[in-house]
Order: sequence, then structure tokens, then C-alpha cells
Amino acid sequence: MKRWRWLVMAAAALVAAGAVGLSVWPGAAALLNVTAAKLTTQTFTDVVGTATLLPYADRDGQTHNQWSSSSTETRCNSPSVQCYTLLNDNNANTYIFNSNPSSGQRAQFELDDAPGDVPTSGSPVVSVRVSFDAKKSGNTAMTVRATVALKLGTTTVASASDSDISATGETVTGSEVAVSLSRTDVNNLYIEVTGTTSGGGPGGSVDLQVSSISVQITYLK
Ligand SMILES: [Ca+2]
Ligand SMILES: [Ca+2]
Ligand SMILES: [Ca+2]
Repeated sequence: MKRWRWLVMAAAALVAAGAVGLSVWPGAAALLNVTAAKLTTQTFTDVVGTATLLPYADRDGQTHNQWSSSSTETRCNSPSVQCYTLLNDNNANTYIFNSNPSSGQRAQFELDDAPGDVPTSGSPVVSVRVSFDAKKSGNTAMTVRATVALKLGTTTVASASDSDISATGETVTGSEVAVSLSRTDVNNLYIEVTGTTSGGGPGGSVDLQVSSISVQITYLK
């Protein structure tokens, strides 16, 4: 709030300087007014940028992982299986899946880095929102819960979760969360996918399929 007020005063001072400069040297006045206009834009309209971060690499080496690739039907942490490509290809027919998932069976993915216009210093307020597409198949009498958590280190920054994933497929979107993150923090965000089942009785296993994941971020330039 203090910084905002300072910028307002700075803009006013520059406008005043431009007015004075006009009577002395018109060229200088024009230059100062351009500077003041830029400050005014940034200060009064709260210029905000947005970006979509997608999975760009598997982060599976250290995690207990029973998720598999829909294209090879082998585990995401097998050599040369790149499950992240199934989550960022804008194709609902490619996905990762887990039969009878349980909460300890985690798949993790690195995300794109911060876009170039995120400030390199300080910790701007960034609002984040996680969403993903999922469906269940197989023994669909079972109830399936799915969660995608956005994490920084061991801290969960935001998440999206649905307690009853449908057999026809659905998009799950989490709440928007405002956090203060440095550019390095944004670069180091990753996502963790988990699921659980309940009910259903006998009838075989149920597959939880996750076909896309994205993280929307909004920030002050
Ligand atoms: Ca896909
Ligand atoms: Ca649902
Ligand atoms: Ca990253």
C-alpha cells in the first residue's frame, strides 16, 4: 500500500515537472509526460498479466508411483515413459491412469517456468488456480476421488479436488488462491496427482484417468 501511494505521488510530481518543463523546453516536457503516463498506467489500472503453466516434465523418480501412461500402459516412472506429454497435449484421449488409486500413490510433474514478465526481484502477489480433466472407467459403481495439488517444496500452495469423478468425464477447478511468490518460487512449483476409492463392492477395479492439468496464474507486472 505504501509503495502504491509513493507511485501516485511520483506520477503527480512528474506531471507537475512536465508542466513546468513545457514553458522551458517543449522536448523535455514531452519526455517527462511519457514517463508520467507509463507510471500512471502501472499504478492506477493495476496492470495484471496472466499465464497458463502446463506440465513439462515428469518428476517421478523419488515418488511412490502407480500411475501409468495410456499410450504405453507402463508406469510413468519407467525409463523413457514421459507421462507429462499426455497431460499437456490438449487431447482428452491421452491420459495417465491408476487402477484402484490410493492416496500414497502419487504422480508428480514439473510445471512451465514463470513467463518473462514476472518481476525478477521481490515477491509479487500471485493468484493461482489449478484445474484438471478426469473420468473413471471399469467398475464405475465405485466412488472415485481425485486431487491435483500445486506444491512448492513440501507446502501445498493450492489444489483442485472432486469427491465423485464421473464416468463421462469432467473438468475439476479449484479455488483461486492468492500467495506471495518470487519468480524463483513460481519456477519451482510442481503438481502432485492422487486419488482414492470408496464403495462399489465386488466387480473389479476402477481406473481413474487424468487427461490434462493446467495452472492459471495472475500477477502484477
Ligand atoms: Ca491429454
Ligand atoms: Ca464430480
Ligand atoms: Ca518450473
